[in-house]
Amino acid sequence: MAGKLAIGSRDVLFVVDIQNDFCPDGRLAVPRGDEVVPLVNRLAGRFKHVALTQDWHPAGHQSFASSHPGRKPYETIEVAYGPQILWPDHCVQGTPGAELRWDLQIPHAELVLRKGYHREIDSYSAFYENDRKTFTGLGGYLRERGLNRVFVAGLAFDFCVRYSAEDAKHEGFDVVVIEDACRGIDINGSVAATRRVLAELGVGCALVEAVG
Ligand code: VGL
Ligand code: ZN
Repeated sequence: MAGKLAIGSRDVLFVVDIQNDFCPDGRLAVPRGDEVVPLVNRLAGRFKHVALTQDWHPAGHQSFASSHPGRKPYETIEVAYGPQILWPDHCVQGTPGAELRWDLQIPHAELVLRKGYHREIDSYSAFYENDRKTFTGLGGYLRERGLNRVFVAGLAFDFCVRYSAEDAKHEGFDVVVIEDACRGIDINGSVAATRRVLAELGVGCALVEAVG
């Protein structure tokens, strides 16, 4: 790779959903999810602006298989806004599984954005919930702060990282996904689909060592 991507004062790093439930032994463990933590800690030190996201569901959330008698995790159902994958219960507000990973060390992070708190709407993206109509407020936050380029790392590559990167692009920001600082769940080819969609949208891809 030629040269480094220089980080400036209008860049922001999004650290997506690095929470206990998405790490090994968690309730929706992303394979090797914990491996990204040291990389993300190192990467974050090169950014002036860092925002963390936290998946934050009420008990009985519609995306939980346990809320639908007879359904199992990873099945898909139709809800008001279209298809919804059912998940094991995870990131329930106030539980240890919803806490940020203990070894995540980014004291200078400026924002912790919680999402997925509406019982009837899942939210993979940090910008819009899965109904594509309910906003989280993040687009306005970035614009008011004059931040115009978004770097994305974290969990899971093929869900919350993917949709956050896509929507950042739709909102008019430049976007770079730090691929080695992400891990995926990979359901029915979702990792390959993510790579395809991000490339089509013109979302950049970089490795930790090429940034900063
Ligand atoms: C996520 C599935 C359900 C994620 C969150 O953070 O990628 N995936 N909730
Ligand atoms: Zn969730």
